[in-house]
Amino acid sequence: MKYLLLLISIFCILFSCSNENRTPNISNDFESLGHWAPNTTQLVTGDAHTGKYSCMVDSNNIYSLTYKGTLKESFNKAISKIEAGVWIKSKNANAKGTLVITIEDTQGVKKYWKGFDTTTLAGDTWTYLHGETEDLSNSNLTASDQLFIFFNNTSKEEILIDDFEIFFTQ
Ligand SMILES: [Ca+2]
Repeated sequence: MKYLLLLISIFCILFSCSNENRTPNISNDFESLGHWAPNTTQLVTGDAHTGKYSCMVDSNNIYSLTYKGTLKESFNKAISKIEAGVWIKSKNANAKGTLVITIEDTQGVKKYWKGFDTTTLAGDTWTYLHGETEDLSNSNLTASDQLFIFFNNTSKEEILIDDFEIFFTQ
């Protein structure tokens, strides 16, 4: 029994619990923009997690390029959970920020907000920041509500982000 539980745990770590084995419903590697707010001055070259471009957030642009779409065009099914992930990197030890998932009604009134803070970023390593909502089944969300997902640089230090991923659970 003990070995069975161990095997299940290993399987979970290797497969089910890893985003790398799931296909996101929405993603952006910043090589093209699609539904993401088009502030192209934030696209930089020279250091990217994948491809040629990443998105820079600093004291001039504290918000990253932002995913914006109605819940209908984003998933088109009832949503119980939203997960978001992004790869981030900064060489400054004081750099920090928050990955934000927020939902507004058609009048711009906030119905939901949740932020996920970075841990230490300093160095040359890309770090994956991931967050997920609690159960949204009883949040009175409607198909016309607007979903926004972005990274907020709360430190004003230069941070690069790349490869946004968004997952929806029905
Ligand atoms: Ca890229």
